[in-house]
Amino acid sequence: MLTSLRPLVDDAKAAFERDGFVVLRGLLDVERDVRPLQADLGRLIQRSARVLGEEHLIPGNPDEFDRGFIELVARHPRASGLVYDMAKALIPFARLCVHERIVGAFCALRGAELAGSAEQMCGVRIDRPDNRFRSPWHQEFPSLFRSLEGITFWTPLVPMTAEMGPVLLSRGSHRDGVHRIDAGEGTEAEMAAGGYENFRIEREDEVLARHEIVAPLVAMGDVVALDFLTLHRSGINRSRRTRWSAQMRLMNFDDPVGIALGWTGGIKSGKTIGDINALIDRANAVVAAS
Ligand SMILES: O=C(O)CCC(=O)C(=O)O
Repeated sequence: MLTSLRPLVDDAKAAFERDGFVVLRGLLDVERDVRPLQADLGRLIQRSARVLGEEHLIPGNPDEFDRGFIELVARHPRASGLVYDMAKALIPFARLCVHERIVGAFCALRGAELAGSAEQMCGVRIDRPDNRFRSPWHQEFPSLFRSLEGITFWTPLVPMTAEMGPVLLSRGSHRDGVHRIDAGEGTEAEMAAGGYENFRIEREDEVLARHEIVAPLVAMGDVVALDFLTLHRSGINRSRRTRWSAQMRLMNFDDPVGIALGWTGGIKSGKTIGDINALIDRANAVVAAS
C-alpha cells in the first residue's frame, strides 16, 4: 500500500465498511489523470465520426470534449457503440485502471496484498439525456464475480451537476449478502452487451425499503469507492449533456469466495442466468460457513 494514502484511507475505511461506499475527495489529479482521457475521448469521437463518413471538429475547451456527440449519435446511432467499445482501448483510460492511487486505496480499504483487474472489469459509461442505458438497481458482484471483496472506483469525466443524475446508492445494503437475479424478459446477450435494464434483483422493493438512498455529488478528481455488494443504480440524467464517467474495478485474490469460485467471471464471460444464480447461492453459502 502507498504510505501517502495512509491518512486518507484510515479516515475512509470506517465509512466504507459502515456504508458500503465512501467518496475519496481529490484522489485523482484532474490535470494529470482526467484531462488526458477527456482529450482522447474527444479524438475518439472525431475518429468515430470519420468511420461513419463525417468530419467532426474537436472543441478547444477540454471539459466540452463531447460537443456535438449527441447530434452525431442522432445521425449515426452506431457512433454510440463505437465510442463505448473503443473508449476502453484509450491509453489514459488504461492508466486509470491501474492508477497507483486507485490500487493503493483498494489495498488499504480491503487490507489486500494481491489485487487484480481482470478483463471486462473496467469501462467508460456514456449516459446521454435519453437515459437509454440507465442501469437498474444492482450489485457489481453477480455481473462480474472474480471476488466478493471487489471495489468499483467511479469517477466523473465531466463536471457533474445534480441534474445529470448522480449514481444512487443504497447505504448499508452491502451487509445483506448477494441477491439472486430475476432476469424477467432479459437475455444473456443483452446483459453482456451492457443492457441491464431487464435484470432485477429478487424482491427489489422489499430489499430497497431497508436502506436509505443517497446520491453524493462528486467533483472531477473525486472517486466513489463502492463495495461489490452495495446496491446502486444510475440517477436520471435530466440535463442536456451526456454524463461521462469511468469505472475502475479491482478484485482481491485472497477473498475466500473468489477462491471458492476459482475467480470465475460473470455474464460477460459466457455464463447463463441459471449459472449466475447457482454461483450466487454458492457465494452466500461460503459466506455463511465462514
Ligand atoms: O454511472 C451510473 O449511472 C451507474 C454506474 C453503475 O451502475 C456501475 O458502475 O455499475
